[in-house]
Amino acid sequence: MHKQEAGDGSPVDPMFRADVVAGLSRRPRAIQARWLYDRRGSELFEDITDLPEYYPTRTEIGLLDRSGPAVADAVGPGRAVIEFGSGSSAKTPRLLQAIRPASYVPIDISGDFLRAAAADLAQRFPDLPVHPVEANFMQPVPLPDVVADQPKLGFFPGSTIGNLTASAAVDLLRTMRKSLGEGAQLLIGIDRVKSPDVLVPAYDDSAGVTAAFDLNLLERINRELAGTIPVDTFRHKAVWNPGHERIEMHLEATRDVLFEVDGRQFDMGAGDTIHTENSHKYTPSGARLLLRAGGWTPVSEWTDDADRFALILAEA
Ligand code: AVJ
Repeated sequence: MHKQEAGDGSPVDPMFRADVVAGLSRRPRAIQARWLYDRRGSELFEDITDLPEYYPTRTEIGLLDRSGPAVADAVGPGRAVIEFGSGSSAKTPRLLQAIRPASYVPIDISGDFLRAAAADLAQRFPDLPVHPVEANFMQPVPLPDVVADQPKLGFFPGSTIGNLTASAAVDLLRTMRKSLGEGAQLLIGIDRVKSPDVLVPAYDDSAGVTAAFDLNLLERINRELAGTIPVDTFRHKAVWNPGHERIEMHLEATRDVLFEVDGRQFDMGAGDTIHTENSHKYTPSGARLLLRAGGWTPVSEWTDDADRFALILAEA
């Protein structure tokens, strides 16, 4: 058998192998959401952001457009914007346009994404110094010396914080505070608790794009880990968990199945699921409590007219 490779020809991440095998072996079965985002998964997520049911992206973009001047006033001049994660985001140029910072530092674990995003922004803002940093922001990140004297504004849009359980989210907020240093501010996008009639379709759209995004994890396992999972046997499920105030994505076996991954056998009964992602939602007071627990004091907050999504500015 030839050596397994990821879709883009790079070697398989040994952490992916270990996580999948451990996740399928534990009960309840669960695989970390980060593995949904291979190249295909990232493309599918981009498609999700255009769906009529998926309100978060367009709501946050609308907020940045509408509240940009107010955000600029609250932030003040001369800051370095430090973005945690640098997707091919439509949000970043809007923020940079509004606040005109002294410099921009995108941090991402994927060097490819990082360089592409940095090059794109350098074109759109030719006078803005851009200093990309390839790093895992779940750990404290040393920032480039050139921004040492500039006060920092952390930017963490997309309600990405919602992927984490509350305790992991608190840890990350504290880590960000460490990375950003004294006098820093943080602008964070957080999705709000709302009716499951709005939430569930946002994670189980009628065109089936979110289902394809979720099921791609099984295809990735088959591709990269010599898996024999019969993907058609699984269906995507999005459920609102009211106790944890989160949307959960699961892959449900529609009949009894037996398959191999990485030379090991696994079986699942009809109705058994693999938990693949959490998307925690916050009430207004819950979001402020989370920030305070993470070492940040909320100072301003902007929301859309339907109160679906919040942009919160906090200070270290
Ligand atoms: C990228 C984590 C913010 O939770 O809304 C969207 C991921 N998953 N649809 C979210 C996602 C399914 C998204 N985040």
